[in-house]
Amino acid sequence: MERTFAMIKPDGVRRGLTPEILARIQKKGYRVVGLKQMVISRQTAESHYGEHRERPFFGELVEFITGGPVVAIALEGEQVISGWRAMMGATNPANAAPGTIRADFATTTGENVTHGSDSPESAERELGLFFGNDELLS
Ligand code: RTP
Ligand code: MG
Repeated sequence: MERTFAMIKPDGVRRGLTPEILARIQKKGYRVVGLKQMVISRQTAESHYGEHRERPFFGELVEFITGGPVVAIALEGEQVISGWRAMMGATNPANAAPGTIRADFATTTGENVTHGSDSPESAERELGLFFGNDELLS
């Protein structure tokens, strides 16, 4: 059984997509073991997206992700790391397969509605960044 860090980004929350996305997660059969709405601090955002620090879009990405409430979600399930990324679809919604969240709800790479950890190492790091142990179901 794996765990991953999922997030509904500020665009998704602002557009009222939270219930729809949580419904997809529950219908898929993943277990929500942590859930909170929050505004991400600049420090947390820069740490979360640290791997992109040198990329030209980094400043914009941090502005965007700190620009409104997000929903932070800890998910548990069989192969949930790759499975949740498959549900999200490709980073650029134009390349996302039909039926994925990004294909169905987004038009631009910069505002693509959801996040998902990309490896077991990222999942552990990101879950630790966003949730205390007392905020996660055992
Ligand atoms: P995420 O980390 O948000 O789940 O997305 P991802 O793995 O599919 O994509 P990643 O390469 O990690 O990029 C992180 C986020 O940065 C923004 N981005 N903008 N303008 C651009 O070329 C560009 N490239 C990436 C996107 O919001 C992407 O989700
Ligand atoms: Mg990523």
